[in-house]
Amino acid sequence: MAGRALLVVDPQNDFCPQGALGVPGGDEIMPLINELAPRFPIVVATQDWHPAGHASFASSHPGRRPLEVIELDGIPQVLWPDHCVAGTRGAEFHPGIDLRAARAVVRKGTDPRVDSYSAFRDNQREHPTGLAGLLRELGVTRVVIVGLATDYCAAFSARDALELGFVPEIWLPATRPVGAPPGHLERTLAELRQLGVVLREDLPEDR
Ligand code: VGL
Ligand code: ZN
Repeated sequence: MAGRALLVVDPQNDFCPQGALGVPGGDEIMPLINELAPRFPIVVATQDWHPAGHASFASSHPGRRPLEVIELDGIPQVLWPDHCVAGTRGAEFHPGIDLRAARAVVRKGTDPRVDSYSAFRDNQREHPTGLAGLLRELGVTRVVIVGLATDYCAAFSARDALELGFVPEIWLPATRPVGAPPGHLERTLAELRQLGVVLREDLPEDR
C-alpha cells in the first residue's frame, strides 16, 4: 500500500453544523475518517487558515452578502461568511477527528488577498503550499481525498492533484458538500469525472 496517502481536507469546527460556514452533516464524517486513517501509510491534513479581513469574506466587501459571487483579480470568487480565522476556535480541528497519526498539517488561505481551496496551491494557481513536494518526496502517487467540503476544497484538491501528476480519488461518503450556489456541486463533480478523477460512492470493503 506504500505510495498511497489519505488527504484529510479541512475537518474544522467552522465547517461543521454550528460553525461559521457550517456544512450539513459535516461532523458526521469524523468517525469514518478515524476508521480509514490507519489503513494508510501516510496521512496528511489541511487547515483553512485565514487572516481576519480575508478577501474571500463577504464582510471585506461593503454591500456584499455571503454566497454572492464577485470577480477577484480576474477569477470568480464566492463570498463566504467570516470563517477559519487563524487562531480561533472555528479554525481548530473538530474534536471528533483524531489526527495524531498525521504526518503533516498544511495551512492554506493565509494570504489575505487570495483564496485557496486546494491543498496544493492558491486559487490563482501561483503559490504552492509545498504539499506536492512533500508527497513526492515520500513516494506518494495515489491520493485519497476526504473531508470538507466536497464541492470546494476537496474538489479543487483533486483537480490539482491530477494536474500535478498524482492519481486522485474522492471518497464521497467521507465528505459533505456546501451545496451552493445552486448547480455548483453537480457541475463540479461532472467536471471531475470528465477529467478522470475517481469519485467513490461506496467505501472499499477492506477499508
Ligand atoms: C472551504 C469555502 C471557503 C472548504 C474553505 O474547505 O471547502 N470552502 N473556504
Ligand atoms: Zn476558507
